[in-house]
Parts: sequence; C-alpha cells; structure tokens
Amino acid sequence: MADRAGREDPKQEQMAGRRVSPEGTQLTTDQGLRVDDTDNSLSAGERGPSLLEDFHLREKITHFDHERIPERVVHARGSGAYGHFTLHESLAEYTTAEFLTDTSLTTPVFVRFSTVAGSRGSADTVRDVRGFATKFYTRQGNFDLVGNNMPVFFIQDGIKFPDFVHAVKPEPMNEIPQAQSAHDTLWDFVQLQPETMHMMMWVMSDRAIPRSYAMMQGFGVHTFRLVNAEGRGTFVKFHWKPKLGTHSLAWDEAQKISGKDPDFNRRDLWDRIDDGDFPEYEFGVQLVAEEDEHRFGFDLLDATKIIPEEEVPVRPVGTMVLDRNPENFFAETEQVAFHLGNVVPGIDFTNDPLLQGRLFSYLDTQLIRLGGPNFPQIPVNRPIAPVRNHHRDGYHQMDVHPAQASYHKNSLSGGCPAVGGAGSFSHYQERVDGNKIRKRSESFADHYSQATLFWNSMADWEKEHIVGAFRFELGKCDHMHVREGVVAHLNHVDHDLAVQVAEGIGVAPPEAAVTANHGRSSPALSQADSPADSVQGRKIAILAADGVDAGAVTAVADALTGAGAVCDVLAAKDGRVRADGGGQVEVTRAMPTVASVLYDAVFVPGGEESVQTLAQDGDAVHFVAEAFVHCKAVGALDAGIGLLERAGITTVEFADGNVVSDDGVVTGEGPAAREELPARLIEAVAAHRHWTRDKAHVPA
Ligand code: HDE
Repeated sequence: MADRAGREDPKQEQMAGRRVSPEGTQLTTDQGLRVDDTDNSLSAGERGPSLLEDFHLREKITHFDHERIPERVVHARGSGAYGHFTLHESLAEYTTAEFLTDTSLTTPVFVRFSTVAGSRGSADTVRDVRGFATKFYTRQGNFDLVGNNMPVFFIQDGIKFPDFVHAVKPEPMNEIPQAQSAHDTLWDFVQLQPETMHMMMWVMSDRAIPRSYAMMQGFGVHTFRLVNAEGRGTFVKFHWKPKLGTHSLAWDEAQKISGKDPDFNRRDLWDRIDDGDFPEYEFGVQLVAEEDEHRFGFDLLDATKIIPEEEVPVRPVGTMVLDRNPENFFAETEQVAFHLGNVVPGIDFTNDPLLQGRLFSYLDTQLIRLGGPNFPQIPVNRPIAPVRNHHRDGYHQMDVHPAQASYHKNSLSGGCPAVGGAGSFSHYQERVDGNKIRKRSESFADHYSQATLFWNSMADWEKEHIVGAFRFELGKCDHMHVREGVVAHLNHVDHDLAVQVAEGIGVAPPEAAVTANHGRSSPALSQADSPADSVQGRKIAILAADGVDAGAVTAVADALTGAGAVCDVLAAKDGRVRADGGGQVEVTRAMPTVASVLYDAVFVPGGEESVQTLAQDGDAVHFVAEAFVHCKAVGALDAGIGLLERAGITTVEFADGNVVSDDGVVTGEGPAAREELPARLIEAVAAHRHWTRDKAHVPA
C-alpha cells in the first residue's frame, strides 16, 4: 500500500488487513448472525418483560459495558498521526541501526502528542509539558523514542516519579484542579525538591502552551547511546525541530481556548493533515564521544540538564512528515503502547537513573491498561519486522502457533526460531563496578545553574511571560510557606526573577542574591530565534456584514490561502452577506460559534455599511480588541480602520502620551493600500505574534 507520495508503506499495508468497513454490509452479532431488529428487545408480549433468552440484547449491552479501558496514568490526553521518516545523512560511523544508516530507506512512524497531567477528556491548551512519542516501524523491529517538548525533566531518579505525579495530579480529596499545575501540592513538591527548578523554568515559559503540535520541538531528554559495528559507543541526545518554528499561545488566550475549543491542538493536527498541510520535523542528534563524558560541568546522566547547542551543535540527519490521520481513535491513538525499551541494534541505554526507572514502567503499565501481555499484537503496535518467539497464550492471543515446540532449545521445530546471528541485538558491554548503595551522585548536585542559563537566554517578553506564569501559579497556592519556599529557590536562579515573582504574590522579596548570576546564555533556548517565515496552516478571520467590500475580502483571502493559510469569513449569522457593489459573499462561520482566540489574525475589510454594523456588534468589537491584546496580526482596509478605532487600536493617544504600538497592525486606505496590504499582512501573520506590542490600554 502506497502513502500519499506514492511510497510503499509496509505499515499501512499491514493495517489494511485489519480495517473493517461497514459499506454494503448487513448488521450481525459478533458470531456473524444477521439480525432482523436491533431497536427492540425480545419481550413477552408488547408491554411485557424482556426475556433472558435475548442473546442479541445481552451481547450488545455487555460489549458496551466493557468499552472503557483505564486511561494512561500520565499523558492520558493525546492525539496521534502516522507518517514517515527519511534519513538524509548516514550515521554509520556511530550506529548500526539500519534506519539511521541507510539513506535509501523510508521508515513508517506513528506519533502520539499528549499533555501530561490532565485526564483523557481534559482541554488541550493547559499549561503543561507535551509528550512527543514516536514509534518507528523499522525493518529491525520497533524503535520508540518517547520524548517530551522540553529537554529536561522534573526529577533525576525514577523512584521519585510516583511522588511527583501524585503532587501534580488533581488533589486527592476533591480531584481539583483538573489538568492544572497551579495548586499547592505541586508547588509544595517543587519547594522541597530543588532538582525541579530547571524544569519549572521551562514549564513556566511559553513552551508549556504550544500554538500547534506542528510548532513544537521534541527531545529524547535522556542521554542515550549509539553503538557502531565495532562495538564503540557514542553518547547521543535526540532532537525534533519543527519546520514551522516553535511558537506559543498567550496565556490568557490558552485559558479561553480551553473553554471555546478544548480540542484546539487535536483539531489543528487533524485539520492540517486532512488539508495536506503535513507537519514536518527535522531529526537531529547531539553526539558526544565516550572519552568526553566528563568534559561538561554537569553529568550527562542527569536528566535535569541539557547540553547547550552552542557547545555541541545539533546535527540534522533526517526528516519526519506526518501525513495520515488514524481511522479510529481508540484502536490506534488510545491503544498505541510506547516503551523506552523498544530499541533496535545500534541504539542502547545509559545509566541515567530516570531512564532506568522508565525501562521498567512502560511495559508494566500496558499490562493493566491493555489487559495482558499480548498488546504488541494490537495492529498499531505490531512491528513490520516478523515476530517469532516462544511467548504463548495469555489474554487476547491473536496468533495461532501450530508448532509442537514452544521452547528453546528444541529439535522438534528444527531448532527454530533460531537465536542470534547477524542483525541481532546485543547489549553494549559497559564495565560496571560499585557497591550497592542508595545515594545520588555528587555530580547531580547543581540544581540552579542551568535554570539560570535558561532565564538568561530569554528575550524580554519571554521573561515577562515567565514571571507572569510564576505569579499566576503561586498566586493560586493557599499556603504562604509554599510560595515563600519557591521564591527562595528562584533567588538561587536569578535575584531579579525572585523579586519580580515575590512582588506579585505577597511574599517579601529577598534582599540580596544568594548566588551571583553566572551571566551565560544559550540563544538556541529562546523562541525568539525560531523560524517565523511561513503562514502555512495559520487561521485568519475576515469580519463582514452587509455592504462589505467584497474586492478586499477576495484580495486578502486569495493572497493568504495562496500562501498556505486558512481564511474564514465571519458574520453575525451563517449564510451570506451582501457585497457593497451587489452580489454576495459566502459566510464560513457565524461569529457566535467561534472566537478570536481560535484565529491567528483578523482582517476587517472596508465597506461603510458593513463596518458600521460591525461597530455596533459587541462580538465583533471584542473580536478585534482581543486579537490585538493577544498580540496577533490585525489588518484593516479603508472604512475597516473604523472598527479598529472602535476597539481602541492604532490611533489612540493617551493622556500619558503613550501611543498604542502599530507593531503587527496593518492598515491602509485607497487603491495603493489595497494592492500592497495582502503582502504586508502575510508578513505580519508569519511573524506569529507581536509580543512587544503595548496593549495595556485596550480592554478585551
Ligand atoms: Fe513517561 N510514562 N515516565 N516520561 N511518558 C508514560 O506509559 C514514566 C518520563 C512520556 O503517548 C506511561 O504508556 C516514569 C520522561 C510520554 O502513550 C508510564 C518516568 C519523559 C508518554 C510512564 C517517566 C516521559 C509517557 C503512562 C520516570 C520524556 C506518553 C502510560 C522514571 C522523556 C506516551 C504509558 C504515549 C507515558 C512512566 C518520565 C515521556 C506510566 C516511571 C522523562 C511522551 O509508563
């Protein structure tokens, strides 16, 4: 079976045999018996009791009663997609993994993105880490890269994970708050575990509210090991970089989207793939020779540390494109089972104690979630490589094993399946020596300097967002000592940061720095440096009412859709609006069914009558003002400028002499402006957000 680009896709070929379509079929029981009625139970007389003999009723209800399985204990809320991975540069010098050495291969993948803390039905745009888990269906077996959109983690040792998760999840007495980190137990954990500080800086940054899964980085987090044909190991960190750049929502916007469209990121992923606007990521590696293990000021085995890209550049070696939506959410996205231990020859582990803890957890958790040891046989989990072993029986065994011998060694099946030989996995032979102890290595003791590095690397607007996030989250904590504890740790990260946070949450600001800021930064950590040159998949709202300048609507919509964006014409009601020169303009959606938070930009075309109507409509005025406050591109032509003014934008000069910035506000009058406005608007939308905009005086 070929993918959309005409490539043969062995995974899809395998899946095709499992797809069940209702077309042209008759309704049957699970035994294949055609039924004559599925709306009425079998009963004794028209108004009589239902009969136990009604096998159809019992089967139907019983199956329904058992439809639910336990949700994932973390990362319960997720969205998946298929795609493929292609390699541009061979890593044969470092690894024997075929999919990382043979540039002629295309490897099918399934990716699941997720939030961490919320339950399966929680909103997408909460402040949280995002999971970025990739299953590579390689010819040598499945390789699972189970990463996140942040390169570090909260804790250094897997044994603390249950404590951490209990702290971040809703509180046990009342299950409040859902999918939020803004509550006492999480921050109590944080103030007592300074190793969380680096990760908390990431979680309080814009990274925690991605605009789209297509605009999100991914990281393997741990240091893994590549092993080459000679058995030489090289440390490696895995990276995904989105082609569209890394971009985020505004916090106020994210909260509102949680109500307006809780499926915002899921819908965005689905629509992009459906529209052929395929999310694309560059796959990169940071490689460190084994002899350089101790050359850093931190321990490579410590998952609360990054290797700054300026010290070890990320080498781009491949591309992943997500180009196929799943066909059944439960069968594929819910039942997909990732496991860090799913590796292929040439990829191995390190002694990172967080990684080691995970190696136990992922297989174990599937046993309860998917009901037994045969979950690798579920279609989405099946490798494309043949599976032959002596595992037998268990719940939901799908395969029929006719061989007499189900043991090794055997002579009855000709000694098969045979063990070993070329292409088989053998563990990296690392020398290990030591006493059995429960003790963290001293090399894991520095919890602040990379948190400081992150802070120093932020643009001013990113710093403002981080301070705002800490204030928001800690401001929701009832216990003053918890707030104070966190501020005390922040004072080790950066004194200014600690003071700014303290001032917003009623905590006495620390008087002096405990640790001097080391002043180092890593520009690669800032989203300000991320590519912002495309409007691909961006959503633009065009506001209209009767009398709208249809020419302006068409000019802007054509230019933006031509560049890959999606334009919706919004009016008070569905249907059509009358154009100024006669004719009609099709309305895509009625304004009350959407909101400005669901769009990346808004454009108000001219037409006196249309703009006058919009100016009387609170929804329209609010739409424009809110887009402005969320730092989005705002465009207006001719009379349309009037609606911006009505919303308090562009021409307002305040008593303090402060003029609202026109950064990202694209306006113009007359034929020349009509000519050039679409291109200017495209540029403003591509810039993502105009974070430095002075928006204090526009209410929304
Ligand atoms: Fe996970 N994690 N995790 N985790 N994790 C799970 O596995 C766990 C950690 C990550 O879309 C669970 O199948 C432990 C780091 C993702 O299906 C569970 C520890 C990173 C997903 C589990 C960690 C992750 C999970 C829950 C500390 C980033 C979603 C359901 C030792 C590198 C995968 C499941 C999907 C899911 C355990 C820490 C990423 C319970 C014990 C670090 C993306 O097994």
